[in-house]
Amino acid sequence: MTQPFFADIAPVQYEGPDSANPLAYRHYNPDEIVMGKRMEDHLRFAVAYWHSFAWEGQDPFGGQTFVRPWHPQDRMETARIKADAAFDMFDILGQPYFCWHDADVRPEGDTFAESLSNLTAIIDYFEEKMASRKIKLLWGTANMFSHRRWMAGASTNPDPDVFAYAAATVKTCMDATHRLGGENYVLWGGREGYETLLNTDLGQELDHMGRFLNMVVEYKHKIGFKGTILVEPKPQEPSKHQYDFDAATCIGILRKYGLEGEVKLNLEQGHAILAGHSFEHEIAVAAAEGMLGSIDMNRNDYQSGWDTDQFPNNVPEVALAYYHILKSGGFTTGGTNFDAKLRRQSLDAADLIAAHVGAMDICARGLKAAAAMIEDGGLETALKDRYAGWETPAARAMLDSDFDSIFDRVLSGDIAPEPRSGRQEILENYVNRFV
Ligand code: XUL
Ligand code: CO
Repeated sequence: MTQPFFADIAPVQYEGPDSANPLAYRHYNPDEIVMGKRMEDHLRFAVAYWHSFAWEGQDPFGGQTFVRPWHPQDRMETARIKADAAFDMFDILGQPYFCWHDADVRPEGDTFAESLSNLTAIIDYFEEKMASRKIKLLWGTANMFSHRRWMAGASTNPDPDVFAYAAATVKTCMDATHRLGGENYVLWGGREGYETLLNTDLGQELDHMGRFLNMVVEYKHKIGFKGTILVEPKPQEPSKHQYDFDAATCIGILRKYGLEGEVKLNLEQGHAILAGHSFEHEIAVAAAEGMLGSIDMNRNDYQSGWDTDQFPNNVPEVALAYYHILKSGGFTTGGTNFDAKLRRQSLDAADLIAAHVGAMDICARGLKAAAAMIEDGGLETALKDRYAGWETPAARAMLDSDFDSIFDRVLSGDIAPEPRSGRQEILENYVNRFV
């Protein structure tokens, strides 16, 4: 350990399902083979720097509750202590990846140039630390929603100088991600939306966002970044309405601006719920379009309706998410990022470790349940059976015909539509055998 913060905590080991040790993995066994692949390589866990190290416990009604050795966070000296503690935690958890925003890792400077030089110094520091470890960068991103300059958006800001600041910021974050060998670059548009339509030219803002995303892709190719560009949908919060509302909306926007072959989606459980969907809905929509990139795993409090970013703790929900991920072939450059934070009363270093250990175990159980369902094949068989009618030559030919010929066939009485059970309860019972 380089810092005293985690000093009393030993590296977390897999001890099996019967272990009573709260800081042991009971299900996450990185080397265990699931559907022919190591569990670690399926799940590709990442720790989110912002929730675990930058967030200080504030909520809308109260300020900081956490007291950490890296506070206050407005200086380079504490940014280095924060990095030390972060890498200590990575050593303890042994997860393969982490993710950051620029604003999580470096203090804001008085000028753009000073912020950049702070970022560069921390990326140097990360590079040194990564050289002697197996930890890798799943993705980097720019925080273009916290500072007051972003209050009316970044690429969709009515002020072209803010658009320029956003472009320069993303360039520096893509450079840093590329330098660290990041496997993806994420854009979540927290304030790319509006507070009121009374002051918003929605069409113009969308065109600016489309051009901005094209610049991101152009720059990716210019610097030879081989990772995937990911857009992260969310319907609202902090903005009243966000343009990247949900997977389907993002896909429409990406197609409109000619980016469907270049950009994929980073889907978050809590954002799916905010949009009125299930997580597996969002995953299935993206997978159907070949745009499933990565996931932010967390959960919301289903009573409050806010994006509470809690650690996942529901195996059946997680299992259905991984079922759709495995069905679509699993992650390539993507992974499972814990975009999740402690509750503000969970003050201790042990709370932070336990939160991740529990979340990794829940995901491991979900993955194993999903793999068992795939290997058993029950859902796939039921699906094939339900759509079997479309396997006949007549049904297939109909899709290449037109309304008039279909009408003639229907009028001649040559069809026999018969309602059939959707078997929902039987299928739900089936899933419950595995979770
Ligand atoms: C906010 C959110 C972000 C993105 C990255 O709701 O999910 O942390 O994941 O900017
Ligand atoms: Co997220």
